[in-house]
Amino acid sequence: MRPRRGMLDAMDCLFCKIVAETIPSKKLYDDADVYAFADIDPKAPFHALIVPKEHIESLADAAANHKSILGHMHLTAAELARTHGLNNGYRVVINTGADGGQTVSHLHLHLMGGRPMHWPPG
Ligand code: DGP
Repeated sequence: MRPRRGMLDAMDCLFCKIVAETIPSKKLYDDADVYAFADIDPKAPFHALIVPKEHIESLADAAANHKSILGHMHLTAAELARTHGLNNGYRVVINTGADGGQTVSHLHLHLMGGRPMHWPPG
């Protein structure tokens, strides 16, 4: 059977390989639908990436059937913030597309904390 386009994208995807644990990462959370790990190039003392296990390229590619996973990703961020003591606040960011600064084509939510954040971001 020839793989479908979506399957080919997933086979070639860095974050799908991290989710599958064929590429190592510092795992912070894992359940049936979501995986979280430490960013390799942290922009804050605590910087996690929260990704859906399903390969969704970006927020722009999310559809109505992804409502639940999008909520789940955000609630996972809040839970990680609690368990990592980000009691003074934190920031969640979803870079989307070229102008949004997205460099990895698998939807991911950045959770950053441990220092005051500035606004607006660059
Ligand atoms: P973005 O620019 O929003 O697409 O964020 C991609 C993030 O992914 C960036 O902050 C660095 C991180 N990253 C890239 N490659 C790896 C990797 O191999 N391992 C880990 N842990 N993080 C990575």
